[in-house]
Amino acid sequence: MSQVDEIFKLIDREKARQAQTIELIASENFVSENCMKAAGSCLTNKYAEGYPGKRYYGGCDVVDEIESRCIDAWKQVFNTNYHVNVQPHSGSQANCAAYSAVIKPGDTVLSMSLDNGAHLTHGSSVNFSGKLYNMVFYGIDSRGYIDMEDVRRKALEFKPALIVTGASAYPRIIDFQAFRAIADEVGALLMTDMAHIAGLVATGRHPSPFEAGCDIITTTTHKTLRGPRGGLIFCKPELKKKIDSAIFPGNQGGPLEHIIAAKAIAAYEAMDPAYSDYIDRVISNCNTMANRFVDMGYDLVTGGTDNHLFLLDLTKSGVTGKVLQETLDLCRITLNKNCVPHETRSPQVTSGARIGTAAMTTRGMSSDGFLATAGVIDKVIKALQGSGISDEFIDARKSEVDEILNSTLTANG
Ligand code: DSN
Repeated sequence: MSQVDEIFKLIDREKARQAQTIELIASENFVSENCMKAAGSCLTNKYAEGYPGKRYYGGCDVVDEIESRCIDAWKQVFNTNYHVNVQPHSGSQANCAAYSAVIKPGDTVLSMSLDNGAHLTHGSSVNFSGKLYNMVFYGIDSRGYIDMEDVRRKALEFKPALIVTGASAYPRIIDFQAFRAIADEVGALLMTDMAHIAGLVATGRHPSPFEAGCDIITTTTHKTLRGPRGGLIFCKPELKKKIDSAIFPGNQGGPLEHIIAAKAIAAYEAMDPAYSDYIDRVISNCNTMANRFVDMGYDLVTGGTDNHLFLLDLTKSGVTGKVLQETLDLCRITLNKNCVPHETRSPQVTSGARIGTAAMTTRGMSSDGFLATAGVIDKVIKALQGSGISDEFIDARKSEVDEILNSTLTANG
């Protein structure tokens, strides 16, 4: 077998893994055939440094039209007159460009820390953000909610140039209006990273950072928005020039026009009424599954969820997030270990697990399927606490997973 064939064989293996697994990673989803087709198209051959109408290469009329349509479509999705740059290769690059557009190295940024649910690029010491900027962090209260009094106290004390909100593992509504009021009080710019909840914002199921007047709003397109892997940056019109030049030439070279075409398709899909129904099901499935864990006696960070994810706090059980993630992998259920507020274990181990419903809702899983999945996870946690994990135990759980997946696929034809 050639090395090329071996790569395709590995892709087939991954395809099978995805089909045979219950996917609960809150940041993952399954794109449509059309998104996949655009992402794998001939547009990958094209260099187009610059922006539509102002490129550094010839032959850009087609990609100019695709990128312009993508820009228009995303403004329609969020019903906004904000400027949007559709070129960020990722959410991290969107955040990097957003910072470099409006603040200088050494400036103070007020943000939430990684172990309380924020993203690496919100100031983690091992990330460019924590190395370049003077990061200060607001806290969460004893239940796990963002502590708005602490946000205000820290803002008044440290006078940040920029306040960052948004999260990767936060199960509740974020009050963007309250952040705006605090930013205004101390003369800071306000940036929201809505990567996780963008699909909920697009459909009106989460308050809008646009309506709250955030100066910059970044997102990825591959989480609840169900598009290709990539990023977007929205900004108030007066920041357009700074944001565009921070992306190109500041942080990136040639845009990925094949991904931009797929982003355009994801935007059109997000405007279809069926997408609103989908987001409603994501939220209600999440709530159903979270409540089942509460009924079974588990602790959830904040006690529940308002969005597409929830956080199991396993501290009382003595089981670590790492061991749970690895054991569930053997049973073909995928999730990720996650820090819980006031975490005592390292991020490699953790005392929690993050569970999201966006991906399996796309695959058509019903509330019954999510309830049954919660039952399988409960059996695994109990076995880890007690009798241990045998090959027979794993095989029994895999059969349950197959049964859940089969009834999901049968129900969806
Ligand atoms: N790493 C991503 C997540 O899993 O939430 C955030 O970009």
